[in-house]
Amino acid sequence: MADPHDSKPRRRYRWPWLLLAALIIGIVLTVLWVLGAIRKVKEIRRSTREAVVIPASRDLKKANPTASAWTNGMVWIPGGAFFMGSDDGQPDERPVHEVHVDGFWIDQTEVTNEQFERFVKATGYITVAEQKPDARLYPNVPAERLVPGSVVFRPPAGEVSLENHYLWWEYVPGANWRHPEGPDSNISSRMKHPVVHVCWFDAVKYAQWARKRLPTEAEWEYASRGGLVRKPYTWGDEKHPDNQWRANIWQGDFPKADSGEDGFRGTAPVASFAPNGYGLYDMAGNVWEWCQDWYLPAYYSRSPNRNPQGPDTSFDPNEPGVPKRVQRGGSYLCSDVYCMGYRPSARMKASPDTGLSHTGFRCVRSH
Ligand SMILES: [Ca+2]
Ligand SMILES: [Ca+2]
Repeated sequence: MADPHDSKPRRRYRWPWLLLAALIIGIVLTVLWVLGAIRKVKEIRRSTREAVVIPASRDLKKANPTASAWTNGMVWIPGGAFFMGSDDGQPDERPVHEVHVDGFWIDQTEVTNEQFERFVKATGYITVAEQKPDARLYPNVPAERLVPGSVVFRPPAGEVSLENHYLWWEYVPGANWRHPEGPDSNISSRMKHPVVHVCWFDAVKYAQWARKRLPTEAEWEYASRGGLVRKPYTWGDEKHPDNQWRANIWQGDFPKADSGEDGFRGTAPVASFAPNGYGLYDMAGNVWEWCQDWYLPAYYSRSPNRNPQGPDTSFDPNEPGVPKRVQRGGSYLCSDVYCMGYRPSARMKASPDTGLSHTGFRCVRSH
């Protein structure tokens, strides 16, 4: 028969062991919770830093949870306010005014021939320049001239007045994105160059296929400034810093002869020059880029200051009756003596059905 006194000491010592075990488990759980909290705080700090600083596109993608296969080759531009326009530029750039745009994705480069070819192969799309013009839309043009084609830059032989741009632009039958200078030219060595001779309608069709859209004029200028405030160029204050050309523009006697001092006559492969502060290439020069907005000369002073979408109508005093869409960024034809379009505030415009040998585009996405 067991001695009842034997079990008493064992019962007395079990409780401290259980308490000790519970204490140890509690300490371990608390330490794990604290470590998890520290890691979370670090993650929040890192993502906040990446969203505010202007890092390389790789980091920006990490900072934005909506990055996907659709945003490959794009940079996330954090929303914010900026000073749009310039008081030193052309009348249609004035006045400088503050505008807010929400964040958006934007292509790092102009759309290339290679990318546009992919779109055409996938959809069978035929650009406007490849189609016979509709006689009803051009009642004053003789029937024999209503043939597919596009507008090509042709340097004049001698001195010409800069007042008349028809002296260096020519409608060339058979010119289109595959044949930029006419039927005898091709793009086989220019697949990384920006696509040209795409009119506004063509650009919109491409954007829809790519699940994107054209940028508003405000988005385009905000992105082109690369985080700089009221600077005349996308890279800063000087046009030609350290004797280095920062964009593919025109050097020499415009429109007669381009000396090609920047390394290129005509278009250059995209991203041949350093990017701006947001990691975007050719926001100055190479080719003009279509924007979503209609063009009005004095639009700025009447536009809302938050996510402006452009006016409902268009008016160009030089060609009344021809509605035009905005283009931005300048091209390889821009020089000091003419449009100086490579400044972030500079504006151009063209009829949405018109393709030109110095005009292309890039796209954006809201999400
Ligand atoms: Ca050049
Ligand atoms: Ca450009």
